[in-house]
Amino acid sequence: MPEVIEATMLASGGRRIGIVVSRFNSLVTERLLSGAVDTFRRHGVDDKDITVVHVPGSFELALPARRLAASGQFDAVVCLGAVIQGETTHHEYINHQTAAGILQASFETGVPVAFGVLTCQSLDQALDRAGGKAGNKGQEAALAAIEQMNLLTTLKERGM
Ligand code: INI
Repeated sequence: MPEVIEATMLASGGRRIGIVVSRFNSLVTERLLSGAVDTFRRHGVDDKDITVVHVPGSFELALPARRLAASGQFDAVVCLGAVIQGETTHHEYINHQTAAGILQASFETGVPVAFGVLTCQSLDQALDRAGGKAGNKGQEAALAAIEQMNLLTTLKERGM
């Protein structure tokens, strides 16, 4: 039988979470934030261990996320935003650089930083993914953060 390493989905016991959320398209991002906070609470994270940082737009998510991750004060960080396609290619630059910056924040610090940024063609598509018929990507990002932080803890305990 192969050795299988799998994380639990419990986040109790003083786990600390940083959430960076964009104000741009706040109708959508506030719903992503609710989904994420609700998920952390239901998995055992105490409100006092959740810090929410607001930024102007998705392009601004990565830098504070990196600061939180590097501070040693958080076990995981979640970035939440909603980029909605306009008439130009502006969104493409935001999407690619935001995703790259968030991944870089994670790689540079060793702290999981989840990508909860919607990249949609319309407001309707975004609302569908922020608690509508396609679920809530804030909730999904929170679940990914929990799994990654627990996985990394297990790997560390095993010297990996
Ligand atoms: N920021 C978003 O989060 N979503 C968008 O849809 C968006 N559009 O379409 O422009 C957006 N732009 C702002 C951007 O994130 C920065 O805040 C801005 O460029 C200043 O750096």
